[in-house]
Amino acid sequence: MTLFIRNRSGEVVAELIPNFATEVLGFDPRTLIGELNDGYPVREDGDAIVPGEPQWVHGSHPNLNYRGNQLRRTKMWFQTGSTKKRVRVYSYTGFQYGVLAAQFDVQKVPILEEITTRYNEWISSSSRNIPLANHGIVTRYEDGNDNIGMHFDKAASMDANSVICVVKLGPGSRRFRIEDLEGTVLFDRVVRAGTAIVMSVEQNLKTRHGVPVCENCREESGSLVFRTIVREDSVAEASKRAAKTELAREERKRARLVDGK
Ligand SMILES: O=C(O)CCC(=O)C(=O)O
Repeated sequence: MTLFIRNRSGEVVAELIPNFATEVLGFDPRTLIGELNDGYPVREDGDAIVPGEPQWVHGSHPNLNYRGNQLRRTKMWFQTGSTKKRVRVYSYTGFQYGVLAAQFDVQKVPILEEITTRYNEWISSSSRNIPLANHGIVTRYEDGNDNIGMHFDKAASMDANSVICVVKLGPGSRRFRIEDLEGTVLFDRVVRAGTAIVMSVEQNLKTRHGVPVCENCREESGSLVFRTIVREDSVAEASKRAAKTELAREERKRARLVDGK
């Protein structure tokens, strides 16, 4: 049964739908990350991202670093449609153009394509009157040290009438926390793999959400997040911007060496 998460004024800020992966999307949420681990490479610090090919990018990769720090998670990005000429740009906090090269056409990963089709059938059949998802991110938390801090999703690149749907993946289960902007906790529970947390872009902006560190969590877990992205860049433009960032990074590195830091 859907659980409505409300703020202090009683307004709904998110919906939690149990068993969404199995009952609506038709996949086993405990095994998807394992299948993607087995099928696709992980790009770590020092590895080249192969443009447009399905791959994981580890938090140690410079293109996924946040202000020079390693992110404690590993990610995959996909979109509906070809990435040869144009890419959809979801610009989250800390986004770097260099990581866009890792985004692939969902057709290249049949299991993700099937899931995305079913998700969009669900969107079409619901009375919500919202646009279809055209972008997805798979996040993997290797153990309880991997996490995502409290944040809201940046709205600028998303369709203002769309929803963000976080489908939790296992085998492990982790806490999911939602707070209002003053820090009052509205929801903080361990959420089982397969559960969906759905919020409109507007509800997302009134709250923050995150997956806290869990000292005793040993199992892998993660999420598959669907969004509707309206911003698109040409691959040529995105590559130019990525090259500029790379050059600046190299210059900072050289300057540190000269300073002996
Ligand atoms: O992994 C999760 O449960 C949340 C992911 C998330 O918040 C995000 O990708 O913005």
